[in-house]
Amino acid sequence: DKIGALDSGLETPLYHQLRKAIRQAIENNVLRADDPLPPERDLAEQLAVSRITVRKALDGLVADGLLTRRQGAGTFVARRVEKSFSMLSSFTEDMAARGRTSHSKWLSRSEGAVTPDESLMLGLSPGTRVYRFSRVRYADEEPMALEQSTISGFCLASADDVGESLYEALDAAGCRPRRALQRLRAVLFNETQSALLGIQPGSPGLFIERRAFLEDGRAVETTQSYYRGDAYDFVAELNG
Ligand code: 16G
Repeated sequence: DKIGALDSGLETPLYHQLRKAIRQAIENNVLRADDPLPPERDLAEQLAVSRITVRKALDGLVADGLLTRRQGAGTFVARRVEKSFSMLSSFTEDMAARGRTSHSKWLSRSEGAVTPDESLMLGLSPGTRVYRFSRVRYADEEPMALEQSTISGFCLASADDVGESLYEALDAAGCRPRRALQRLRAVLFNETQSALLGIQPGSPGLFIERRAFLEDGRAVETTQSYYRGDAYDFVAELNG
């Protein structure tokens, strides 16, 4: 009853009407972040439409980032995080600012000689030592992003110097980035990525590549991040 009635007499397809009705319920705060939607079968029965209609409408809203599917749990109104696109902050800091806890699931951490790609990104000469960190980032218990970082060797003494927060370790080592370049691109998550993030394969995401530098211009970090498209708004203040 939180979703407006549909009218099969109209020319607009029913799934379109349903998509609009749910969107309105979210925009008017009748449905709120994290609210569960009834199972598709119940919704179809309630609205006297087919399950295919419901499925099509929900698929569209998931693609729009308004709904999110959690494996085994159902469909929920997406809880979006606003992240500044103009502040050089860390994931841990971003989450703390929102009163959420953060942790990582480590996929790998290693040390080795810089690859040609990394040496281009970091401006390091061949043979230089770097540290690599790969992890799934969580807000509370919810997986939010995948991140793969390469850190210039001169910043750390060992890969084990990094605990929960990379930037905290860099800060402690006097290597906190002060300037960064970021590139952002839309992606669709593949099977492996979606499994790690607990979302449907093919879900939309944001690929963000950061290159960060010290005050003196030396490169500290290159990180490839994959943020969930259904969970993030990137916000920047623009001055003309
Ligand atoms: C953010 C940064 C990433 C950085 C990480 C450090 C973006 C797009 N990326 O996720 O480059 O390595 O924070 O976070 O914002 P940490 O200090 O919590 O490990």
